[in-house]
Amino acid sequence: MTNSNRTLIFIPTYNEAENVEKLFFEIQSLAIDADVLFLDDNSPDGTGTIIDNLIKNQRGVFVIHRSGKLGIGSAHKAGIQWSYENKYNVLITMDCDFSHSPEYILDFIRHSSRDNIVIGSRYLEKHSLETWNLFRKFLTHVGHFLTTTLLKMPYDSSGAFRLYNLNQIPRDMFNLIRSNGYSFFFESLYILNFNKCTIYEFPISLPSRTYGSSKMAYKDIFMSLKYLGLIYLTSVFHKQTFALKTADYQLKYPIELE
Ligand SMILES: Nc1nc2c(ncn2[C@@H]2O[C@H](COP(=O)(O)OP(=O)(O)OP(=O)(O)O)[C@@H](O)[C@H]2O)c(=O)[nH]1
Ligand SMILES: [Mg+2]
Repeated sequence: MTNSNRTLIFIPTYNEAENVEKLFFEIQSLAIDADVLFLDDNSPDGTGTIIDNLIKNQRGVFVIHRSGKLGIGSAHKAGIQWSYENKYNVLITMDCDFSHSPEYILDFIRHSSRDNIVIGSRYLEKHSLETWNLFRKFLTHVGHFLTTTLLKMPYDSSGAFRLYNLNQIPRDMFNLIRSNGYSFFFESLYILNFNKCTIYEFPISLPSRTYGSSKMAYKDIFMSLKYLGLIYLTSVFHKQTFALKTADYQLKYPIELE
């Protein structure tokens, strides 16, 4: 892999034993110049051991093991910091359950030079969520309505299928994110958008997960709503909290700080 364009695909896992190996080989069959990083939270179903065995036999695959389930948001934060530390400049993040079809990785790469962040959006085309059950569709649309109206972001703010051009985004910007759960997704996008990072979206279809079970609990929904309220109130009364105050970095697209 050349130093000029180092791409990493980051995938957090918790109880994804049925999916993890299959997903890795599907990514490998795309024949792209990218490494893969898994972060496993000591999954009781042995996902971590499956990843360790993959690493023994395959090149360009890495894992972070944590001692227990610390949340999807904290997993993404750790994956992002690992990417900076290991000098990747393009980071693609995705779920392990095949709701994020690996073929879209090629579209992310094709669109990668358009903006600082690229998002695969579920809301640009009508039929993106066709196979989802009514309750999940309802939840997702309520979430989208709330983030678009309260946070004034027209994007798909709660999905994990993203590309970050890390060489265009100061690392410290990610240190402003407080969420460790699902609210990481809209909080991170709010902070990046607030600090003038540019965002490009293209439409994706999202099948519901095929194997394994959802990790989202009612507690997660409640915590996300709480964070949404907190970010909204902060944005009304104290929005400078979200500003990155340091300016000692070199950006391809300079971010104007307020
Ligand atoms: N490491 C780690 N991974 C997690 C955690 N929670 C969820 N994940 C992973 O994050 C991804 C998304 O989780 P899902 O359970 O699919 O959440 P979701 O897509 O919102 O829910 P479904 O629509 O039901 O699939 C999957 O790859 C999970 O294995 C966690 O606490 N730690
Ligand atoms: Mg899922």
